[in-house]
Amino acid sequence: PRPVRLAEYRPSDFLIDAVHLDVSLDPEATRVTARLAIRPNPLGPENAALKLDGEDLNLVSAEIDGAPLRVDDLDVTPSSLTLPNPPRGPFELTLTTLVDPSANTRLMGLYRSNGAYCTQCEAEGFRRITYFLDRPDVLAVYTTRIEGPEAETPILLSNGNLVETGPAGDGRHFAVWHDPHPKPSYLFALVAGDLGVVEDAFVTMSGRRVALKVFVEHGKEDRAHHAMESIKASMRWDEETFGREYDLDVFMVVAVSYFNMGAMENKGLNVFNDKYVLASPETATDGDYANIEAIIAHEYFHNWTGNRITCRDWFQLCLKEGLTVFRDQEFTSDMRSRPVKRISDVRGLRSVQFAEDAGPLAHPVRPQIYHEINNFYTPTVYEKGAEVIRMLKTLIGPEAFRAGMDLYFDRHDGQACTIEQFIACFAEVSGHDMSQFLRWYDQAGTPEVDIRTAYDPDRKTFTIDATQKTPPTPGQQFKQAMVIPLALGLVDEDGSDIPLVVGGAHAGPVIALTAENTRIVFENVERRPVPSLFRNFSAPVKLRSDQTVEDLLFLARKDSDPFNRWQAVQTVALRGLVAGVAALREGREPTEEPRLAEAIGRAFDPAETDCAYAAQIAALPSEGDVAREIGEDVDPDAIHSARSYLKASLRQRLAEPLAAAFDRLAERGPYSPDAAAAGRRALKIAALDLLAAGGERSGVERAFDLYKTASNMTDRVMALQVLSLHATAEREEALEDFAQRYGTDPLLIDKWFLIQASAPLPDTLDRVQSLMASPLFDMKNPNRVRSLIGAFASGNPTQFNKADGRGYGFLADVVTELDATNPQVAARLLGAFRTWRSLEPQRRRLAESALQRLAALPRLSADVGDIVRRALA
Ligand code: B3K
Ligand code: ZN
Repeated sequence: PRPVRLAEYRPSDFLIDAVHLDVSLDPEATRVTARLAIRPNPLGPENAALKLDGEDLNLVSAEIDGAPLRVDDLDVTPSSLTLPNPPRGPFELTLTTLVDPSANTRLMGLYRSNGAYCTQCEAEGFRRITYFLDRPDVLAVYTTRIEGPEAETPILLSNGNLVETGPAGDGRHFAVWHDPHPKPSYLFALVAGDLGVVEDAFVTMSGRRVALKVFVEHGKEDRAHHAMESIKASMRWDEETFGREYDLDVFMVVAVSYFNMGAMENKGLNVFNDKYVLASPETATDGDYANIEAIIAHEYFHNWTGNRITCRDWFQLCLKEGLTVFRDQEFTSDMRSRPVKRISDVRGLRSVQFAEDAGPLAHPVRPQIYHEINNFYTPTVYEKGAEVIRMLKTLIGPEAFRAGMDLYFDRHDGQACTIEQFIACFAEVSGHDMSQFLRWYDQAGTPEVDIRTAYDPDRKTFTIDATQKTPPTPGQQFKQAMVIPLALGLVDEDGSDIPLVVGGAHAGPVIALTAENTRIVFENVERRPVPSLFRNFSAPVKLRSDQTVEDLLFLARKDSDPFNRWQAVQTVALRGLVAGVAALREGREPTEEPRLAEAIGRAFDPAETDCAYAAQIAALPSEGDVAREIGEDVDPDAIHSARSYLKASLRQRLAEPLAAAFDRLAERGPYSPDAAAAGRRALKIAALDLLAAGGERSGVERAFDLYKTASNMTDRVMALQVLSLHATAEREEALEDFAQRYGTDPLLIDKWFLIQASAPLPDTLDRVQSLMASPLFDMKNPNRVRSLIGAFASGNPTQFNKADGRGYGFLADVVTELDATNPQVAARLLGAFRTWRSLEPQRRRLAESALQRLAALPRLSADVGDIVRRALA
């Protein structure tokens, strides 16, 4: 298959200004009539043929300006419809096609979810509804008439404002929607079904009243209120923080249970995976509440960053995604705790994006080539894309950042833009030269920054030597120096920052490292300070430094930056774990760092009032963190053992404070999902997890007791999760009980699947296979697939990477089966192989042969084929 290249971008030969869609719903033969107002693009060549995209469509008829076209006026292939000689001026093309929503298992285009009709068009799904110029730089005004049986589809929704409804005969009815804002086809949506609704309203900053509606399955209305509150909070925040007001009379969210990803920002009609809408104290955990709030915000914020200003082409995906992730992160920071949000985002970035960057699937934030765009909705485009925006803000300052955003909205409203146009706005308002900064978009890989320091007591100088290096990534052997914002402090004995003076002038606190080697000499330094580097994680880099364990333990107590207090404990723990793995592989016992227990123990001190933050301090680096730190010849079993060893030693050393904290933090009063209450539960579970380390009886009993007496879903699920790590009778009893209680609720069964699939126990794979055969599992539902198989492949390092290769073979089998029905989800699962090259030789061989087995299959989708080929390249 031919790749698409950024360098080959050309504007469309034709434009489509208006679209009139007439959709007559039928389970197997939905009739779509599209009237398209088309004209040649003034920027394009003369006499071009008109080639529209199409997929899985059945063409019924075609007319130009009311006159029927004959078959030989058209060239129709499985992926296109071409008019070789279209009119030279504006014309109206009317196309009628039939589509089969019931047969649509890819969940792209128009499909059915539990009986309701819904659509997903990003990135290239609109072509599965009608023939179209299905590219983001073709912006049209849409008017959509939907007709369907009143009994099965009382609710008929599309983008924009409702303009007309009425009967259509034969028990059918219709609704007409008009969206005045020109948009690309990927933002089109249609929903029809018998749904319940929760309604509210929001008055915008200019005093307009916007109707708000959240649609869910009947009977689940009481689980839609948190989503509704989150919509209002998001609307308010975007007005206050970015001056952005909503622009239609109605804003709708629809929850569907069959959905390939989290949610979709269709104009005025966001479609959500119901997992990210439904929540009640009886059914949702603190994590669910937080995710819903964040994802509702993310999709809502797209209304300006994505919809009003969209992407010129799919290479610019980070223009909307990185920026919108940044915006939702800021929103959550304002709604909850800023340091806790930062820590959890950095944990996530390192565990998935750094892993991606270090393996065969690495690509730039703005890729230059793709075979299948759906494989580029990645942590690099999203999360690293957000880090790039954050660095931009750090480098030019918050005022210039806001001014640049204002200019961007002002200048580009209604346009399909590029990264260069976006960055130009910030260059203009700040006067900074942004050419080196743009490398963050085009150069893949995680830069490594090495920092050496020296104190000169005679000269009273403190010198920092920083070296940066970005390792090679696929297709990019040699890297140029990046502009890396280093936010730092020099911390004095008492924890205060000493003033930063360089060359006689006040400096910092952010220093831009722009060359491969940078030397910074700080003056007037009376005593050797302890450097606190990359405060608040000021750049997405890997830091190597000569900080000693003593320095780190000092920072853990004294640094004014909460992120680096956390980072210091993590770094000490990580160094210990890496040493522990080496020891175990050489047949020795890991040695312990007693001061680590002391640092972690402080999290459980009654004086610590920020429980959510303390829970982050108490959470050790993950097995994946250790694997990445080791980098090559990775033995997942040794990592697991070293980590278990450390947990058991923490349990021994901290037994009393852990038990006291667990009791002190017991739930009192009714459940509230707010950040403070959630933080107390998180810290309590962190204590419980350590108390039960190594399957210690008293800890297991406490967990079992919490499971049974839990007054909320967070406690129940987290207790079950702790129990699930240890092969005990309590574990089986609790799992059994959970299925009994919640077997009829698919979202809770997903938690039950995930917990079992993630357990580091030798029979987990057998368990996963038998659960796949249970009636609760459904290979057609992406949520089930992700909770059972995705959790096993991506969240269970020891069992997926079983030394006999069975985990790899299993995943290859599932991917083969799923590829026939839902290639996008199949390709996602394969992401579990992104670190295969860093494994020890035996596992590496086994992983490679599983991938090769896939590569040799006769019929692979573009999605899976692309991942397999890149993983093996
Ligand atoms: N823009 C969508 C993702 C679409 C994925 C297409 N494969 C959701 C989001 O990022 O907000
Ligand atoms: Zn997004």
